[in-house]
Amino acid sequence: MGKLRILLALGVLCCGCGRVVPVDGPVSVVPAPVSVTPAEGVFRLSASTRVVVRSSDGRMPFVTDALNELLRPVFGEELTCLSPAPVQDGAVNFIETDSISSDGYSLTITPDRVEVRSGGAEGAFYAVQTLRQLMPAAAFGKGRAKAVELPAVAIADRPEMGYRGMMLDVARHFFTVEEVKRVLDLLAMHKMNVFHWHLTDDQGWRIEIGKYPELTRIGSVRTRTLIGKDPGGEYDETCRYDETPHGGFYTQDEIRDVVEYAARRFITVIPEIEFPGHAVAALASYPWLSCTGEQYEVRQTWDIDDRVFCIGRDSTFRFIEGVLEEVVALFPSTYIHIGGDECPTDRWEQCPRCRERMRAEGLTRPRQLQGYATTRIERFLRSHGRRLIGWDEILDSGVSRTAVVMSWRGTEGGIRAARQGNEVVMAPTTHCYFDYYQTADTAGEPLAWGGCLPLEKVYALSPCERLDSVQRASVLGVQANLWTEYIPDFAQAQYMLLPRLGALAEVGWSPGRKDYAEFLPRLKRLTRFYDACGYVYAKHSLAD
Ligand code: TNX
Repeated sequence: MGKLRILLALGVLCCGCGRVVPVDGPVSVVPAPVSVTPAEGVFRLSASTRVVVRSSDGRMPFVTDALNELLRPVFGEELTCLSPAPVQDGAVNFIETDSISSDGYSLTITPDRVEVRSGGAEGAFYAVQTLRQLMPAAAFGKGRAKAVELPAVAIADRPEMGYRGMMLDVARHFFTVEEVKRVLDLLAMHKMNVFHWHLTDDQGWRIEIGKYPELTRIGSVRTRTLIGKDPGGEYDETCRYDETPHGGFYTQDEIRDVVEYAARRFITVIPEIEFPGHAVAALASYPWLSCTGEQYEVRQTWDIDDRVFCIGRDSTFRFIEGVLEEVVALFPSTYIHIGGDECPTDRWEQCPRCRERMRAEGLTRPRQLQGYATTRIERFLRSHGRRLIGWDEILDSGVSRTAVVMSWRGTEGGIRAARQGNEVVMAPTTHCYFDYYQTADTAGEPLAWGGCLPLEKVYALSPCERLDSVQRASVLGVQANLWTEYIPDFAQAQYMLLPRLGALAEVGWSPGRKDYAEFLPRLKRLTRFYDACGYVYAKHSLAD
């Protein structure tokens, strides 16, 4: 009896090993490829399938690692990789060709073989992301598979926009390195290629700076956090606080680890150091950075603060340059984000040093001090071979043609910037603010910043509207922003991101596609892969 039980149990386990998982429906990929031509038959992928690499791109191991990472949970082992080797039947063949752009690829599946042709490793990486979605979702279920079927198909693909980004605010709430990596995995799955890391704000400084240790010793911790909404708009005694210190920062080793993790997924990390506003955590760490030199606490509530960096003192510039020197050493990104948003000028108006700076520079309005500061920092970044990117307020006080403008107050700023020849990233609140509610009916939804941004509206964004063809070329791409005032943990961050990230990914990859009814079933299928990876998402927003 006992023996029989063991045999039965073994039988069940072996059934798992012997599973051949069939194709689960027509080809369905998000973001939509340029062209998909279905064909007859299937290719059987198994642990004995070889991976052949014919490419001189040194980053091809990132691609084969990504393929193995995808297939390891399915087969319980990795595929053997041959490089260089002749193209083979029965194999997944990666072939470099100069007739395809560096980020484009073609993927041809026949019953005999899989062939990926690409301009380099980046395109090949996107082909692997497409392969994930060609696999039957059940392959990622419980138990190992013996083989999975891939549908015969010919896909030609390349992104239309070169910048497909997402910003994560880790200042209002801190997210661990492991969580940040899970976000990077998500970006990779959606073929997105920029991670904008909002590292400093009034409520926390999250990046270790060797020259200025107080930034993390003092600036990375706030003693308490506002709970819920401020009922009176005054942050008075009617507000409730959690009374628990909230802190966290990344060491420089951790930052290097994240940057490398991203690079292996063809994602550039753009760091943001807020200047001259959103600065209270920095001023709390070093009081000589403010106009008055007063000792402040790291801010515990949200909104805009008028305590900003003093533009009158040269020591402020020595400070920010010292910080940026370490930042450029850590981040290979060409673009360095210096914030620039929501900077009140009240303190500068009261400050003798700022008034003196205005006189010396021949400035007539305090706002121009921001332009002075931005230009000075831009010059510094350029001397390090980098380019400044900032929120669209940088346009209001004069900015050079080489600065990049991130348009958040609608697309207006971006349109203005593109018309005057600046490069632009479109991230308007109307379509890209993932801290807004996903439905009009907010009952049962977690508390959000406000506003309503349903999936369909994200999908409707036309980033190049009202621009002629020359101006359109200045639009680098689009970005989703996740501000985290009301996002205290990673589960909620995923919930706010997904599935809206799928819609924004398609806006960046194939902005011409605007048939929402055709998009929705494709996105629904993508959520089966969210399930397979254990991501949390807003299921209700997928209802027809
Ligand atoms: C505006 S967008 C901000 C952030 C807030 C966000 C809330 C931008 C450049 N600044 O500081 O977190 O609104 O939606």
